[in-house]
Amino acid sequence: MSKNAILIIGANGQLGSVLKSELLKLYGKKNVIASDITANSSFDGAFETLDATDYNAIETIVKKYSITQIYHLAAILSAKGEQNPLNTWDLNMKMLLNVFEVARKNNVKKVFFPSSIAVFGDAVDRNKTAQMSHLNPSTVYGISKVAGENWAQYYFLRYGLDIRSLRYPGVIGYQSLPGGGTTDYAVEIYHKAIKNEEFNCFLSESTVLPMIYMDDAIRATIELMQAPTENIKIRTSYNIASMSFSPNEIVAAIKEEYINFKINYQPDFRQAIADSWPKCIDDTDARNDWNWKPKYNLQSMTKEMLQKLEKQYKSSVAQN
Ligand code: AKB
Repeated sequence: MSKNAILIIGANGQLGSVLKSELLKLYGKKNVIASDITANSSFDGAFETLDATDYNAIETIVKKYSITQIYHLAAILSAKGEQNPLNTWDLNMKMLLNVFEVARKNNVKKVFFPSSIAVFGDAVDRNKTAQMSHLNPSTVYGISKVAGENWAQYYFLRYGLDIRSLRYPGVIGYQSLPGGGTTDYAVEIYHKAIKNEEFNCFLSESTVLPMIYMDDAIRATIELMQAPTENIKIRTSYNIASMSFSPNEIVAAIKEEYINFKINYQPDFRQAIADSWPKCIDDTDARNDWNWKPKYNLQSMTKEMLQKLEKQYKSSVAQN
């Protein structure tokens, strides 16, 4: 088996902080290098501080560790991105093209790049959005993901660089907090529930969005990256689906355990973003090409989220 040396860019983020530990278990401490713009003292492996807008800084790390795979997870998300659209475009595209170019020039074998349901806009069937739907996103984040998907395919066709990608729904996990997204409410709500606090929801009660539990999202990422090359038929990005629900439905699931849980609805600018996204996406290609199958639904995820967060919360209260 050839040696893997893996670099994670954006390793302190919501997905990165969980993915880096999973990759460490799979590939060993010596073979996983985590990086982010700010230092991280809690990671039990090699860590490099890295600004991914700096091409030379990425290349130095890739050469230093003879990197063979890169997971590039750093990006400004949908809601934060709207505060400064041009800066979001510049940052997201600069980091992405730096990664693709460093990979191509330094013999990196595989690259993972996360896309999103944000690539879709009002031109699709929102109830079962097909893989090959028209892409007319309403946010600059979505525009940068559509461009990124096309660049990924370009690098594959022109240079043979093996870039793989998923269109993530909102990711929900107890291990880390999201930042700057439109689906973030579905993580924050569990934190409020276990602290017996009221939750102010920035989306309306009936806004249905596609979501995925962290365990499934991480498994999908690793399964895609480990799939045989000939199975990867889509070189832009794969739709992956798991569950879809509204704030109303997540509240009902939480109330099974926390009967007194209270929510207020105060939709803000993020409502328009959510309204432009699919309610449910069709992931038939991912299921057929590399056997993707989610394990969690709203009920099983809610049970686990509440259990794990209660445990975390109790131990943090005990420590203070
Ligand atoms: C966001 O809400 O911006 C992200 C996403 C769906 O890509 N979680």
